[in-house]
This record gives sequence, structure tokens and C-alpha cells, in this order.
Amino acid sequence: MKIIFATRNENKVREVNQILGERIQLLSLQSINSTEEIPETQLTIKGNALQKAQYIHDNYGVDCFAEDSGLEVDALDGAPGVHTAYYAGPERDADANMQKTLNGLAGKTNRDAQFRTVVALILKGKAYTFEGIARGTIAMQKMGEQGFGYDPIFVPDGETRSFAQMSAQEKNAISHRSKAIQQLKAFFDDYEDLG
Ligand code: ITT
Repeated sequence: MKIIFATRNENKVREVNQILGERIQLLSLQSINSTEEIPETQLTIKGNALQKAQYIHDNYGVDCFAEDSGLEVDALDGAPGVHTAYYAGPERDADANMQKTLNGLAGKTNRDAQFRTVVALILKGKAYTFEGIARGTIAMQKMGEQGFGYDPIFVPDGETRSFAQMSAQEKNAISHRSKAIQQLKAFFDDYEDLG
């Protein structure tokens, strides 16, 4: 089957493609000539995932899914959370975002955190959501070059390496995104009425 993945983040596309495998072919927003910014104005990660998918469905009349992800740090009361992409400013600079997170944890002993992904699917006019969480800790400093975003400072539970020190396969085996996308994949597997 083919379905639109409503994202402009190529890193997400790469990871989701690897997790979904060959049976499900992702179509880009370019394929429906969507180049505008998609609104993300909700107060929750789930709200933003639904807003992105609903926007594309409403404006282009296609089935699609979107995902919104965020880093939630316990000692920062769940920040950056829904503000993860632009935590240090509208430039959405990953280094500045990580530095702000590290600065916020200076002197704190509790460095526990989690990544949360919510996938929102609109299929034949109905909305479905799937959530994945990866628990871990925030490293003392950046470690590694793989992955994207906050990967260099996130050490998943049971590991000493950050996500950015892992291969794509290793991250995909345990990541928040993978847990949410596996549920989407299972949903598609069970959904008999696909065109
Ligand atoms: P969309 O077009 O899908 O909205 P985006 O990059 O704007 O793409 P989000 O709104 O979901 O994505 O912002 C999430 C931010 O969280 C993203 O910019 C990254 O900095 C960070 N992030 C998301 N997933 C991550 C991951 O697996 N590892 C590290 N950082 C991640």
C-alpha cells in the first residue's frame, strides 16, 4: 500500500521507512504539491500530530499520517516537551537546543528523561493515534554523530551509549518512533479493507 507521510523532516522519513519495510510505501508532501508550512499550534504532542494529519487530509483530501515527537525531561517538569523543535529559539538549531537542555540540568542529580512520539493516522476520514515512549537519561555532554536532533545527549535505559552513538538499526530497535510506528504497522496489517 501507499500512504502520505505528512512531514518535512527527512530524518523521520529515513527512520520510518526502515521500520515500516517494503509493504508500505511512503509518499511525500511534495507528491501532492504541498510546500506550505503545516500548522502546529496545539498544546500537546498528540494534539500537534493530529493537527498535522488533519490539515493535510482536509486540504488535499488524502489519507495520511503525521507524527509529532518531543523530549520530556523529568527535572525540567517535562520540558522541552511540545516545544522540543524550537526550545532555544525559532532557528530550530539542534546544538543550541541541546545546550539549553544541558544548562537546565546543571547541578541537578535527576537526569531522567523520555522521548515521546505520537503518530496520527487519518484513514477514510477516521483518526487513529499510536504512542511510543523511550525512557533514558540526559548525558553530561554530547556524545556521537549519528541520528539527529537531541540524539547526542539521550542515553536510553540499559545503555551507556547515546542514540547518536548507535547504528540506525540499533536506535530503531528501541526508539520512541519505532514503538509508535510498529503499532501503525500492526494496524495496517490488521486492516483488511485497504485499497
Ligand atoms: P515535522 O515536519 O514532522 O513536523 P519537525 O522536525 O518539525 O518535523 P517535530 O515538530 O516533531 O518535527 O519536532 C520534533 C523535534 O524533536 C525535532 O526537531 C528534533 O529536534 C527532536 N526529535 C524528534 N525525534 C527525535 C529523535 O528520534 N531523536 C532526537 N531528536 C528528535
